[in-house]
Amino acid sequence: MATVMAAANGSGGDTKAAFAEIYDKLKQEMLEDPAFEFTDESLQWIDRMVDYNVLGGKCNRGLSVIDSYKILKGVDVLSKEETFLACTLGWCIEWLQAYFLVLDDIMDNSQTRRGQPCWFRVPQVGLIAVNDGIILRNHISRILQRHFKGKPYYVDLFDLFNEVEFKTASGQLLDLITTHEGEKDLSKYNLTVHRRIVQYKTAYYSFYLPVACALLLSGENLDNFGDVKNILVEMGTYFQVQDDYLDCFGDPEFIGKIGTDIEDNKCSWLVVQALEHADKSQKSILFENYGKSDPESVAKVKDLYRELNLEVLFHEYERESYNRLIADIEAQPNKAVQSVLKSFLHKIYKRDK
Ligand code: GPP
Ligand code: MG
Ligand code: MG
Ligand code: MG
Repeated sequence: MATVMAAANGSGGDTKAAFAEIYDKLKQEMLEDPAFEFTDESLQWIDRMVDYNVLGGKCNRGLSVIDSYKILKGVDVLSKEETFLACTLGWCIEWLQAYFLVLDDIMDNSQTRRGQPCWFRVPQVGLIAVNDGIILRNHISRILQRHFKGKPYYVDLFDLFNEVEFKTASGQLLDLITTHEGEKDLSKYNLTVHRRIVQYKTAYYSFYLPVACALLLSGENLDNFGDVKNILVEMGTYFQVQDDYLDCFGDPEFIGKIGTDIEDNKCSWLVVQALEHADKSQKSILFENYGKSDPESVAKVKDLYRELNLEVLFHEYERESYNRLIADIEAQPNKAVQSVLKSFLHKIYKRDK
């Protein structure tokens, strides 16, 4: 149990150092891929593109594979081989995240990401970023093939990444087409619509995927972990509500990105709450100003959010979600699984980034 608790307290310096070390090796392999005759220019492009988009985040998703695997195995230290495999899967998730973010920033017309211009905004990049997204996605398959082919769980791993990518892209579709509906009639936005979007676009790849990778590494059959999946999807939903909140109330300097949800007419948790709590005249302010890109309209929406005390409402939601998740986790029969889930929850509870 002491082991479980030590690992549950989050990724230590050793884990982070081991994780960082493996990145260079994986990137180098992508640069030496025998399936393509790289020119000097293409080599430099991929090198810079991968560094620009895969690095610079918190790596919570990637590190969670290693933390979860240690807890499931009940050890503090993994063998060299186990560390390599867990870190490699962690990086595959970070690569997946990079692929999604490169494309999401184009679709959301965002300005900055991780404290720097979005990749498509970098001079000379533009829509080449779409192809870079495809390359990042292909790197994942190539990494899996190189390091996991022949393992008993190889096919399950491939299926898992494909399944999660499909769910995420489907969630992204809902996110994008719901915006069109909302442009015609904002009152179509409600918590049910919101929940469906965020569950698919965020929760599966951000929460279920890291733990599912650790379970496969541990030799488990994912079909036996339906409850765990449900809890992780709940946790991911809570995480995206935090993301929606930070889009408006976070400090762009600190979170590394400038929010666009109001301008983009997104079905954000905040607008859903505003619609629920606004009186008639407040609603008309919302209908008048939501989804417009001029700074005065955005400021009016933000003022209204403050007037409606959405910050307080969010903090209540946050506390309630935490309590509900802890209760669900403690109802799990397996102590190691409980620790994996608590470890993940504590990484995100009350995050401001
Ligand atoms: C987060 O949405 C969801 C994603 C990044 C998934 C994108 C999926 C694709 C298939 C491209 P968001 O737009 O709220 O994230 P952020 O606030 O970080 O831009
Ligand atoms: Mg988006
Ligand atoms: Mg976005
Ligand atoms: Mg967001």
